[in-house]
Amino acid sequence: MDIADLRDRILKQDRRALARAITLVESARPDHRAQATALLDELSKAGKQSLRIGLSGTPGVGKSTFIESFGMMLTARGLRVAVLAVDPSSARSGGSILGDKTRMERLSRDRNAFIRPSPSQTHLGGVARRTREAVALCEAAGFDVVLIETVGVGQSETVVAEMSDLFLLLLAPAGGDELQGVKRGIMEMADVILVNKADGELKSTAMRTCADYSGALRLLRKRPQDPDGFPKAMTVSALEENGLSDAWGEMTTLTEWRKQEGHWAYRRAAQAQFWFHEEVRQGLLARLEQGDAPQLLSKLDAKVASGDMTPGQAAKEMLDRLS
Ligand SMILES: Nc1nc2c(ncn2[C@@H]2O[C@H](COP(=O)(O)OP(=O)(O)OP(=O)(O)O)[C@@H](O)[C@H]2O)c(=O)[nH]1
Ligand SMILES: [Mg+2]
Repeated sequence: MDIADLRDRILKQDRRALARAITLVESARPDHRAQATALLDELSKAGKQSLRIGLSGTPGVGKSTFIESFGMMLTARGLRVAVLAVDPSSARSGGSILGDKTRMERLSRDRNAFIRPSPSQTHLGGVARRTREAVALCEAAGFDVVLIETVGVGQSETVVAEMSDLFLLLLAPAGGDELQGVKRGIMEMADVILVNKADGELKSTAMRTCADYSGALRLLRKRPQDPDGFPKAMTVSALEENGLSDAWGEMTTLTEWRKQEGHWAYRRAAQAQFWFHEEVRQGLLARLEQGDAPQLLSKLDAKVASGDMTPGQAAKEMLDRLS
């Protein structure tokens, strides 16, 4: 593959080149990995930045519907929008973004939108790297907004938050006692909580739920990256396309403030460091499966089990061999 050519085409916003490059970063083949790394390195020199928006919500809350209407609203304003997903398990059999491409019918036909299904994967670490690299490719291809969706299984919210500039939590209208069902850690990650389905019979419940979450957000510890009034809860209807431009207005206000105050750059730098450490960790773990490491491990395993070696001694010998 001609990496320089691929780079040039991506920088010229060629969608097919972008799709090919994403396939390249998804590949597990060592030669592909080397090419992907070289390509990403080249593209990072262009220094383009999108607004990366992470979006999480339980199955059925309306993520796909929201992405479709929100995405259409953004493209109508002349913005280019890419949609990616972190989908660490097969937990959402019916709800994969691949099936969603048909549900996001209007958006997937929009020339200013790019929707990429998540590769099916069991290993969150692998999905995280691929998605993060796909985000970087979309940025280089000049997308103004990159939406990263996750259904929030296990640690996937944290993964998405670590690659986003803004984190949205989509919630359903619910009785007050269900408020506790949202884990505190996830609430703490949110910049904007959107209570969806604020329409028809659900409207008044949605408004009550929104008030409950506004109250809950005020009780959280103040974060340095927030101006007054953030994080905030709002109601939307993805179906009736209500509240979407208000939500976008709040997102831009927050983003501009963060850029001005240096929080944006600081967070991007911290995220780069986080992923650097993560890659090192993953690389070290991979070494345990390479060369004669597995044999040595099982040899030492036997010695630990028989009491010939302490766990500490055995670990030291193993680590010495790996370095
Ligand atoms: N009344 C109402 N229904 C909505 C709204 N948004 C989504 N829905 C409905 O909720 C159901 C689930 O919507 P999806 O967009 O598929 O939800 P999802 O979060 O993508 O679900 P998964 O992909 O399974 O995780 C569908 O029947 C939608 O029509 C809304 O704003 N109002
Ligand atoms: Mg969906």
